[in-house]
This record gives sequence, structure tokens and C-alpha cells, in this order.
Amino acid sequence: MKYTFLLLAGLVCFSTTNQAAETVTKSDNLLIRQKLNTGWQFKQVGKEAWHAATVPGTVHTDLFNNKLINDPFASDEETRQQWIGNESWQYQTTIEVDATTLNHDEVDLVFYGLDTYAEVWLNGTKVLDANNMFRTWRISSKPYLKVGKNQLMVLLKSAYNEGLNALKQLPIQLVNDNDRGEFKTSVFTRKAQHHYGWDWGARFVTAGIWRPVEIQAWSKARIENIRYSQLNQSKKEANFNATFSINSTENQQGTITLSDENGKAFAVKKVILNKGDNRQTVPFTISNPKLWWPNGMGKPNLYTLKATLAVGNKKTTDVQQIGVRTFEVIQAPDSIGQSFLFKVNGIPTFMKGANYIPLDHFLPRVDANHYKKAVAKAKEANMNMLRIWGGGVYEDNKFYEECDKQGILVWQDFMFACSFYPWDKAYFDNVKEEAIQNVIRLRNHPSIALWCGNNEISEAWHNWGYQKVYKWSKEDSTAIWHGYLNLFEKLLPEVIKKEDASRFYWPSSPQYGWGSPKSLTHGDSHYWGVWWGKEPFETYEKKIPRFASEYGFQALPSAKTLEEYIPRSEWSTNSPIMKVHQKHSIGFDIIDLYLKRELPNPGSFDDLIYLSQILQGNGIALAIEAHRRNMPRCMGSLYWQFNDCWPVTSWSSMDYKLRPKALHFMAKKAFAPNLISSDKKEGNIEIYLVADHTAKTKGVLSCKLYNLSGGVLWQSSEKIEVKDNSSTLVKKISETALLQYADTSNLVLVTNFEGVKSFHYFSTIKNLKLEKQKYSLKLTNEKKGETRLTISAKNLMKNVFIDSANSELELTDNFFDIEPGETKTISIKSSKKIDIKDITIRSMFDYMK
Ligand code: BMA
Repeated sequence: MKYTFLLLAGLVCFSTTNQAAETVTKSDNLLIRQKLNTGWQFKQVGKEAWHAATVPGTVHTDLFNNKLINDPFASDEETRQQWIGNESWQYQTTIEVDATTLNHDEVDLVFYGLDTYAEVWLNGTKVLDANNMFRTWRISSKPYLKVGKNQLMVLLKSAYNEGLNALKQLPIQLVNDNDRGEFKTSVFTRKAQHHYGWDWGARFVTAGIWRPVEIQAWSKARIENIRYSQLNQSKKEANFNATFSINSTENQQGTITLSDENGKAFAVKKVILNKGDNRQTVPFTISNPKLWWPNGMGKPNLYTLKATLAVGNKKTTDVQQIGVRTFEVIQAPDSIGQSFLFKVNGIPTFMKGANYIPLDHFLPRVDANHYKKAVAKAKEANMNMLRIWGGGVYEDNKFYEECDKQGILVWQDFMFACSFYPWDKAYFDNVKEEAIQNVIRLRNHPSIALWCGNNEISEAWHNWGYQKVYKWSKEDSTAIWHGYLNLFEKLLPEVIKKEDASRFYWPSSPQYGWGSPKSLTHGDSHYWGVWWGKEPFETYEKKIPRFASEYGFQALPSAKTLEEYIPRSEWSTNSPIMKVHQKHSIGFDIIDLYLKRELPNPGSFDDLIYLSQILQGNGIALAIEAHRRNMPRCMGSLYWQFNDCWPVTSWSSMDYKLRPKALHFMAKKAFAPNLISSDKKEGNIEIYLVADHTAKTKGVLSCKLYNLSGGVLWQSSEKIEVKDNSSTLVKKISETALLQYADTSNLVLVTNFEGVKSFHYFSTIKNLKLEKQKYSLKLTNEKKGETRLTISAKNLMKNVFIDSANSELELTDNFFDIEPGETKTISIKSSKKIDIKDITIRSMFDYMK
């Protein structure tokens, strides 16, 4: 709304950091922006036929849209479509340039993203050679343009072949185990590393003009960027510096004005601009600041800042939103080792969240709504942090804007993962520019919490035995390790020091590999003893790190998503087509191994979908609970992984279509501000109340022991009070005493604190004597698209699964347990009117033989 107001008021509104901000062209403008997203065609180099293309886009989606290939994600198309990455592709369009545009002092052609090795030709002259997907390219183009029609051509050379050339020049074999190419070329190319394959990812080495392209015509001066640095913060005020980087065409005078969202100016500075680059700082104060809080701690208040540079009677304006907040990483020696805890606005805050990968292998088709929905899912699951993992991309501005608005902090990796990278000067210069540009683009977002150099490369060096596997000589090892240190301990931290000094830089995640005892006493940890090490889920309760930045377990995607891509005839773990959508070589076997330990045998593939999701959900919830129970020893829990980028069996809690798996709902409970969690210790059941900073700390704790047919065998009730931001042992019950009432297979202890429940079972699920569920259902249509479903249970219902064959249901809860006698209401959103006949209710009993 505020943005609209600015446009209506006739002001020119754009953001230098917004890739696709709307443009309004006025004659009093220093700058004109012209989007170049129409009239594009593409063809394969060496072929004649041109086809319509979408820009921003990718070659795979263009081929698919022209029906030249099948949906890359369907069936085993991935196997058949590898040739696309070995070819080069030509894109072209005609751009109409008018005299007003060309009369400006400077006319730049700006590519916000080229994937990856691109030659740009304007009217037959080569104007750019690009080699980095993560960089923006600005080409001073006035000499090459004319009034009227201009020919713009982009040649995208095969990234695989280009990488291969680089690979051949290096006598040492660098590594990327996830790269499924014949030769492992990914590390030579500054391109999303998962494009080459990952253990949850397809291999499509795509190409494309993947972010917007535009002409920027400007005169006199241009705001390159503005850095908003917060200097301090108190109840009374927060002081900032706005540092403008301005490019001026001549020595001249100008005026900088900062205004609030209502257009009211609060800082004005007359400036002398020298020809070339200029830095100008304008201090300002926000009085009685409303702080930016992460989800669960308060509102993520934002301030809209309108910055205007005026030269003579012309101006240019940049609009951004900032937040007032502090973020600190406390690494203090303690009796355990060294803390790794984050303080937000001075308050130690347990980080609850997950690891995020790109929402689509072909990212240009992800729109603002999709980003909004994905971030809303994190918020819905009571998360306050997402970690952008280093094998994907520095995300689109829209993603960070949503995180700003929805209170989700971002742990931002630089784009390096699980591999060793070249260290020659050209490569480092390229990476340096990439880092500078992305830090500048993202640093004003209050959601950005910290920068991290890479994913698991330090761990790989120390623990994965590559030195032996790849037979690196001593000299080669030294060269590779020096390359590593120069990149992650020198180049990147230097960029942060210069461009974003107040933010914390962490060289590699994790600090220590999971085999090292130090991974539990220092820094962050990726605990993969469960899954990779095949240890039981209970290990999570013993291996408590200071900050769990990765751990995870796979489950199948929802049936609806599979149906869209894989014919039902192939629904078997042995099907070669299903295996294309499972990238872990023994993934199905590991799921099976854990299933056998915990759950009934699946009678069908649909059963396997449900059971694998329950297995994953229970396992990860157990870890989250253990991490939170052990606060402040442990102060963060980010599971692997939040989402998928194509239809696949993976560690995600939401599948490619953002359909939640059971884990999504189980995480929502385990991350809730109040958590009741039980732990079996020395013959007792210990009940903990975990209370976040804003959670309830006072109330009634009641326990009820039932047999599985719903009979109450024992109960207790008492008033309790705990400190906020803490985990407190609130009750100990002797297990032996409870086992007097019934057999372990026929008991459940339900603990309730002010409506927050926990279900404690005394044996594994497969051994429970569940009874056929007895319940009644009621459906009430509240308002359009919103329905309420009420389930009244007579006996215990375990892992209730609400589904509908014909309708898409968005549920506030699913896969939950219901206490005997409980009435539970769930809200359902659906695009269609739902009838009770459309809904199916199943629970664990139905999967037992
Ligand atoms: C972690 C990640 C990814 C990987 C995942 C599952 O280590 O960093 O590289 O996909 O494990 O194996």
C-alpha cells in the first residue's frame, strides 16, 4: 500500500537492490528503466529453428514450454535429458530504444543473472563475457545502441563443456561427490552446485537468462547502493548511518534526502559529487524504535526509508525497508566447551528452523507468491530461522523481503558445498566480485543474521579421507588446503569486514565433523550418526550439540505430488523410475531399516508413504525435543531439510509442491513456544516444560495414564511455574509405578500444560495394541474456502491422517494423536467446497496387520 501511494504521488520509485521493482518513468527522472522481458526467442546452437523463449527463464523450461521435451521432472525424463547440458544455446530479442533513453548521459544494459557462461552481443558487437551465475552484469552500452530497433543476442555456452576445459588444465583432481557428471566439473563453475546433481537433487546442468534484464538510462548521477548501518539501539532511539555509493558523471552539487513512509523528510544533506565514485554518509535517528523481532518473540517491525538524490531539478529515489534490531553470536568458554548462542535484541534466543534449498531446480518459475507461501510455512511451523545452504543460490530479494516481513532470520551460506574449489587468481577475483555484490544486495535486510563461508568443506577436509581416496600428493594437499584457507578464512571474511562489518562471519558449517567429540562441545554441528551412521533415533537424545545446524531423515513425498510425476504402475521402491526420484544410493534401504525397528510393515506403497512420513516426523521431533530440553547447553535446532526443488524422496518436511509431510506438523508442535517433553531416565519419566521468551510460564500440569481403549488408569494435576526462556524439569514419575497398571503395549501417558500436550508411549509403535478407532466427525463450513473439521475420539487415535482424494486440503494440523475423549478441531482451507464424503480419516491402527 505504501508503495502504491508513492507511485500515485507521482514520485519515481525504484530500489537499486530490487531486481524487478516496478518502474515509473517521469521527465524529472535521473534514471529510466526499461524491462527487456519480451520478444525473446531461442535456439540450439548448430540448429536452424528458433522458438519462443521466456526471460527470465531457463533452457529446460523453454524447451518444455515449446513441447520440444517432456516435463523434465516427470518419470525418468532426467535420464533422457542430460544432452541439454552439453549443448550451447542462443537467445535473442529486438529492443526498441527511443531518443529520450539515448539522450541520457549513460545507457547501461543490466543483467541481474546469467546462467552461466554467456556472451552478450549488441547489434553485432560482443559487449560481455560472463562466467558467474551469482553476479549482476552492468554493461555501459550507449556506443552500441541506436534509436529504434536493436538486436540483443546472448550465447549461453555449455557449462559442462566449459568446466571440462578448466578441469583438463588442472593436474589435481578436485572433488564433488554429488556431481553426477562423467567428469566432475561443477567446482570450476560459479553456478548452483546442485544443478550437477545432489543426494536429493536431479542433474540438469541448465542455462538461461535466469534473472531480469533491463536498460538503465541515467544522467548526471546514479545511486549504486545505500548501506544502512545501525550504530546503536536503546528504548529511546536507534542511530543509523545511511552511506550512499553514488556514481557521478561530472563534478557537481546534489542533495540527499531521507524520508519516511509518508514522504516526510527527516534528513537532508547537500553534497559535492566528484566525477566517478562517491561515498556520502547521512546519519539519522529513529526515536522510540519499534524493534524487529523474530517469529515468536514479537512483531517484525519494519521502517520504510525513501532515499532521494537530487541534482538540479532532477532526482532519483530508492525505497527500502529496514529493521531495528541487534543480533549477536556469543562464543564464550564454559564448563562444556564454548557456547554458540544467538542473542536477538539482547535476549538469548533458541533458533528453531531448518535448512533451505532452492524451491525449484528451475528457479525463474518461482514467483513472489511462492516465496511468500514457503516462508509462511516456516512461520506456521513456529520457526524463527532458515539456513540458506551453500549448494544452492543467494536467493531472490523477494525471499528475504518475506523473511523480513514474517520474522524469519536467515543463516546465509556463501555458495560453496562439500567440495574443493580452484584457487587461481581469476577464480578468486570472480568469487570476490560475487561476494561483494551479494553482500551489498542483502546486508540491509534485518532477516540476515550471519554469513557462513561454506557447507561441510572443513569437515570434508578433516574427516572424509579425500586425501587418500584421490591420492593427493603432499604438495597437492598443501595447495588445496591453502586454497581453502585463502578463500574461506581470508577473502570472504575480508569482504564482510569491508561491506558488512557488524555481521558475524562463520567460516564453515559445521565447525567440527560429527565424528569428533568437539562437535558436541563447540560451535555448530551436523549430526549424521542417525541416517548416515544408521544409529537409532534415540542417539539424538545423547548427542546434544551446542547448536544443531543439520540432522535429518528421509521420507517420501505426498501421494498427490508423486501422482503428478510418476505413473502409479511404477509405485515401488524397486522401480527404476521411482529410483530416479530417490538420489541416495541406499535411501530406500535405510528407510526400511528404521521402519522395521519402529513401525508396522507397509502393506502397499501408499502405506509406505504414510509410514515413512511418520517415521521421519517422530525421529526429527524427538531430536528437536531433546535439543530444546537441553537448552541452554544447546541453543539451536535446524533440521535438514525444509523443502525440495523437484519431486523426490528426501529429507524435506515439505515436498516440491509445498505439500507438508507429517514432519511439518510434528515440527510445528516441537517448535511451539511451549513444549511439554518427556525423557526416560533411570526408571523415571522426566517431564520438562520448555518455555520460550514469550511463552506461558504458569499454569496447571496434568497427567493422565490411559489404556489404549481409553480407560483412565491414573492421573495427577498440579500448579507449576517456571522461568521464561528456559527448560525445566517439572515432574518425575516412576515408570515402574505406572507399569503396574497395564502392559507397556497398552499404555499412553498424556501430559497437558495449558492446552499443550505430549503423548508418551512405553513401547515402540509397532508393538502397541492399538484398537480400531472410535470417533465421530463433524464438518462446518465457516466462510468461503474455510471449513472446520471436528473429530471426537472415544479411544486413543494415533497419527490421524486426514486426506481427500479429490480435493487439495490445507490443514492446520495432521498426523496427530488424539487423547481418548478429546474433541479436536482442525481448520481446512480448500479451493473447492468440501463435503464430508470427500474426507478420509485413517490412523496408525489402519496400517497395522
Ligand atoms: C548434509 C547437507 C547436504 C546433503 C545432506 C543429506 O550434509 O549439507 O549436502 O544433501 O547432508 O545427505
